[in-house]
Amino acid sequence: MSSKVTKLMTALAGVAGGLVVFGITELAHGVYQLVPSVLLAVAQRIIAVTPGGLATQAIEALGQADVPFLISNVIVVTLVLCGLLAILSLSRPFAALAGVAVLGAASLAAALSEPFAAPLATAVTVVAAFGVGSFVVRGLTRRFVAAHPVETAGGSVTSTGNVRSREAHSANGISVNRRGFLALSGGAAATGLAAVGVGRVLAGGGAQAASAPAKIQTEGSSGKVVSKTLPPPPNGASIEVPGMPPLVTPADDFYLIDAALSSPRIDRESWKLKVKGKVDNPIELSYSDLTSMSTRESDVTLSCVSNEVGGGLVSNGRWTGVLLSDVLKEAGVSPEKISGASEQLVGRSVDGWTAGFKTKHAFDGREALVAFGLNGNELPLKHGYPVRLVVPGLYGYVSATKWLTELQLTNWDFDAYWIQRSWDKKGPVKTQSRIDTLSGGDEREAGTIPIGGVAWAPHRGIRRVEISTDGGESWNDARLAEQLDEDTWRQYVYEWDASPGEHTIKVRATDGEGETQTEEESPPHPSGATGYDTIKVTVT
Ligand SMILES: Nc1nc2c(c(=O)[nH]1)N[C@H]1C(S)=C(S)[C@@H](COP(=O)(O)O)O[C@H]1N2
Ligand SMILES: [Mo]
Repeated sequence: MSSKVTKLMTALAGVAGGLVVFGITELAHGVYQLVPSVLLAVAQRIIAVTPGGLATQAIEALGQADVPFLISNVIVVTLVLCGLLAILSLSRPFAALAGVAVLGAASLAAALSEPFAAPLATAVTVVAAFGVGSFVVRGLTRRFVAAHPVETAGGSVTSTGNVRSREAHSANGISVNRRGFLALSGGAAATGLAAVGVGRVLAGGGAQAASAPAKIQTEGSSGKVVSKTLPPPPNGASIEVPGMPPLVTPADDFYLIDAALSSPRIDRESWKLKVKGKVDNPIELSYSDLTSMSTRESDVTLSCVSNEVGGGLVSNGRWTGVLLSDVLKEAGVSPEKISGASEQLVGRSVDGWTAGFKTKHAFDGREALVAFGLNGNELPLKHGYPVRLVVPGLYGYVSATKWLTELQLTNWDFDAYWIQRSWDKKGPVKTQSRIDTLSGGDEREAGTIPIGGVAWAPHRGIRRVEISTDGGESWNDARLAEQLDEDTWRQYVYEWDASPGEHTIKVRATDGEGETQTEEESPPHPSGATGYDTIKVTVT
């Protein structure tokens, strides 16, 4: 038996051991969510230390695949390390053990950096996982190496264990041949993988359970009522055409953008909102302090700066919350008092994510909310439970802090999370419009074809939407639905009398200030995509 084969087999045992470690940690996370997924925690740390420019490049190159790409790399690199450590253990068992300890410590550090981690349970899980993993590798290699001793560089015969253990298992006759070894390693690897699978399913189920949110109490034991509720949206605000998105996006369909790979889990009873920095009267509000203030509902369309023209990273919600200005007033902030030292309002999430915008926006008439409800229910876990910010007219990355725990007034020099990663500092939402009822490549029969969709320019409102069916040569006014609110998107439809042929359809919107969206095409980075949503359809 060549030592090459032995090394390969040993490496396989190492990989199997690595999968056992993943299995145990993911399973523990599935069963008890306050033990973080080590895999996601490590990936999260890598994101945190990746320089902003590089992160932005990776996101641009990989798009939605960026996170899966990162996670598969973490898995591959970890398993390769496990294989190498197993080989090292043949000649230098203590060095290998030290290597395992370093891997384990790094995993534990990453896991403990998740804001929701329960420290003791997490430590026990990670230590146990690496312990069992090493034990499995050792057991496997001992069995194999006992049958096939490996020549080391020094010429001496060695095994993973010391001499005594070799004697012991030789005596027990537990050494195995290659096939038996492969079966054992395969079994260990499969068990690890199965545990990962079960853990992921359990974690997903748990997150879902937690994100099936309860109705907001409108009158509870505290006698709490939402001070200002909204009537249902008027019928005239919706246009019934197949393919039109619902006026109010159901929470399950609301677009989702997170720097966090797993949503922080927050206990509402111990949650606090601090208002600090350049304020006269720093305060700390509990959840019940917040919800006993004057609350209201507000319709606001939220959009992501990363949205491509025609893309889906925009949704419309009916939010419940307290006016941000009311919360700031409690801390002694008023518009007259805003100075250079307090001109930026930074929202900080429990996981350290930040977003900042001009403090004056809290007082300039837009209904910026410290929100705790979406569409009549508590915020879903993924959308910031228990409390987030919603600021009409600003992209999410500068304003819409989820899992909010701090409002800090500071100067404009502070750069929040995505600003450090080379996105524009201000982030006003650009006027945009989208064709929803037709997609590029569609074939339709000649006749009347409704071209419909949504246009948005939150806090300015939409005054006009036009459709071109000849690639921008000529434009026709679309019929507008009633504007639900200046802060929301507005539906439109144009009844197109379509004749056979190839047609290039475009849409453009004009905001409430009379400004038409620019035709010039620019990518999302650094301040939001521009250009007209354009599709080609064939009419037969
Ligand atoms: N804590 C935290 N808040 C966050 C983010 C985040 O990654 N972490 N993403 C922001 C971005 S970029 C956007 S566009 C919106 C998206 O909100 P949604 O996921 O509820 O749609 O949340 C913002 N708030
Ligand atoms: Mo975003």
